[in-house]
Amino acid sequence: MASRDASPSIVNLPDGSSFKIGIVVAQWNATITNALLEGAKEILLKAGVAEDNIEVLFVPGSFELPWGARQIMKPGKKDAVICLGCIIQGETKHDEYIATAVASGIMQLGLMSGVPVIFGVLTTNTEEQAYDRAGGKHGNKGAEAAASALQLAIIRTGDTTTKKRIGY
Ligand code: DLZ
Repeated sequence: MASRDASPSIVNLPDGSSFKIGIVVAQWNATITNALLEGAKEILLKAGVAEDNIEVLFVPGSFELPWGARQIMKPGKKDAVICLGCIIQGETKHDEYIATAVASGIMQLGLMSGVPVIFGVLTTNTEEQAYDRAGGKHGNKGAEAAASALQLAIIRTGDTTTKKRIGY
């Protein structure tokens, strides 16, 4: 169950000035995923990631996020990749198949590549619940995904002694 301390702090951000971050964004439910993208970018910029070091790739739907993440890793070194999507329950079980495949694909890619790949995908029952989590009453999950990406990027450098690190 969610609690006040359930998500990474987006207040005490680490120094991200040396990082290159990829963001892959699904275009299904684009109003929501664009809001997640804005939330993620805001946090990265706040942490000092240079705008030129944030690469954004749009893919058709959430199902394509793992493939997009693999593509965006290729051209150059990325310290982390953030996947943003919004899967809303419909009349069929389509949403379940997509969500399961995406979660599994993202996990596999992260483990195989060693590059942190973040699951910033909303899986909601309604559109309202999605808006609540894309800058509404439950915050912006894109921003939280960016904070997680920074935390893992810091761990990957081995410099866990940094004073300005994310707290839980
Ligand atoms: C087909 C589909 C459906 C029904 N619902 C969603 C959704 O809620 N969120 C989302 O990101 N994508 C959806 N898609 C599209 C699939 O993710 C994928 O793009 C297509 O099946 C093509 O592979």
